Amino acid sequence: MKKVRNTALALLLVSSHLLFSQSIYQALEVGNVNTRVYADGKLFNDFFNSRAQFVIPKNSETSAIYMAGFWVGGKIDLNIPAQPDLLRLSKIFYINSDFTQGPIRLNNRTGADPSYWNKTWKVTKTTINTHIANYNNDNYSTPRELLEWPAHGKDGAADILAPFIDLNGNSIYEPEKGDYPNIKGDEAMYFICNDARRGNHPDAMDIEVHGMVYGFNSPDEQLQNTIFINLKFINRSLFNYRDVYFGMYNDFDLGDPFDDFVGTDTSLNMVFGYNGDPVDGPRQGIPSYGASPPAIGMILLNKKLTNSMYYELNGSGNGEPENTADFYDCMKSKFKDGSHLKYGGNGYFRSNGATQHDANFLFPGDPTYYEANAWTETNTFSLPNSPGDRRIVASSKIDELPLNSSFEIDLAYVFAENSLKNETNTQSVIELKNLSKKIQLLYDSGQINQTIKPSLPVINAQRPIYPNPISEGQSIIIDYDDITSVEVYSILGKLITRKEKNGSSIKIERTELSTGVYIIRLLGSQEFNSEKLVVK
Ligand SMILES: [Ca+2]
Ligand SMILES: [Ca+2]
Ligand SMILES: [Ca+2]
Repeated sequence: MKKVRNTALALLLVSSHLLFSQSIYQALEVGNVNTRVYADGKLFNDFFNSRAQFVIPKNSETSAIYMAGFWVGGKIDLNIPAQPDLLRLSKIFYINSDFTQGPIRLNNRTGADPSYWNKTWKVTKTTINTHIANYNNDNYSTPRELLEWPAHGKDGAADILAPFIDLNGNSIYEPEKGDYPNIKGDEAMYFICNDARRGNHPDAMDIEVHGMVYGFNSPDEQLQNTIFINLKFINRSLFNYRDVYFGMYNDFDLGDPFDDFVGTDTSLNMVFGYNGDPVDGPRQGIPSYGASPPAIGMILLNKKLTNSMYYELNGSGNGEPENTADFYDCMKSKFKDGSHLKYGGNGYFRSNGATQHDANFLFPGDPTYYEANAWTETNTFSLPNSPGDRRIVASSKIDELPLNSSFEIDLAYVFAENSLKNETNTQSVIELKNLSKKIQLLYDSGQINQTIKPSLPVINAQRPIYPNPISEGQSIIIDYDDITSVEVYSILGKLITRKEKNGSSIKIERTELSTGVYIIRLLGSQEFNSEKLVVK
């Protein structure tokens, strides 16, 4: 069943179908989630069938999110007093996107050929570890996804695009020499898109977006029920932008899409969706979660959540944003009639329960317990809200975005079940908050966004080297018969130098290396041990 709200939208759906067919997707199945990522940045939907596609548990049919999409907006900084604001903004909104797959050509700021860039790149950690271990073997052939990794632009795009580990430090991606994609997680999907100015989008910022969507095949519930996203926004325009906002538009739909509640947890930088009643569904044609439904949240991991906002699907002054200014205002917690979100009621100033006080966050109270002054879907200071199909936009003020600069956003989508099965709709919110705290801690400890380090053989002492540590005035002589060359690596795995046997030995002078710790790889007809060398 499609979530078609009116005839106009139905027509839009049909007419846009041809457009989407140009944007390809791949399935991302990692941890407990089965979802989709499109080449132009659209997320979590089966747009070909207008169906929610954030399936969790992954072998079920139930989906927790209908779709999500990023927004970015700001004002051109002309530095001329009294000059009216020149607002620029691009967004992914339901089925419509201002972004097209591919990078921006730097010379004329047009989008690169979208048919060439109509790809997503999926790489697993297993593939990379196999590559690290085998790239030097004659009978190893580099997998296609590593060969095709979009490390470098062409046709006037930036030279360096997708991140990679560059073993020899020459800024050239050479998988045949052991270079590999710098992915996060156990499985990652990468895309590149842009909003370069086109006739039908005069408000484009000329921004290039690099996205990585990733997850973990971990037995830990906190990781297997979470999808992470890294987004990099690069200003390829001729302008400096100010008052820049990043927004993430989320249509949380836990199973049945017509009984949502939403909320904000400002201490966790999280917006979340939960079921409006203790039983999700049933609704014909839509798989639902039933009794004791789960909850879903989106955390901003590396930025402060500065605003959260919604709009009414059938509202007037508080209805769907339409023009660029409406979308920008939405990221600042304003409705399209320009009125600010108010604390209480449903947030619209005309609603019952709404106070005079401006609010930057939608339903920031904790729905898991009652507090007289805490605003939630059920504690509106009037009658409780009725559950319905909610969308919630989570925003962060980025401020300045000078030309040629960029900013990065790290996000996590966290799913939590009601493990007590106690037939409430809020137990899963308690569990969501606990899981989200753990995810943030893991992120802060560097365990989430760490990349795969080049691995060198285990250090043992078959062929020790002397002196070690090495001090000023000393040199190392390696004169083992069966060792014909050595490679010196930094502790991060970057090749510093390679030396061949000259006569009967290999010599490394103290003066060749700066103070620090290195890995010496000993090579002959076979690979020997690697030694950790301390240079004093
Ligand atoms: Ca290289
Ligand atoms: Ca539901
Ligand atoms: Ca919804």
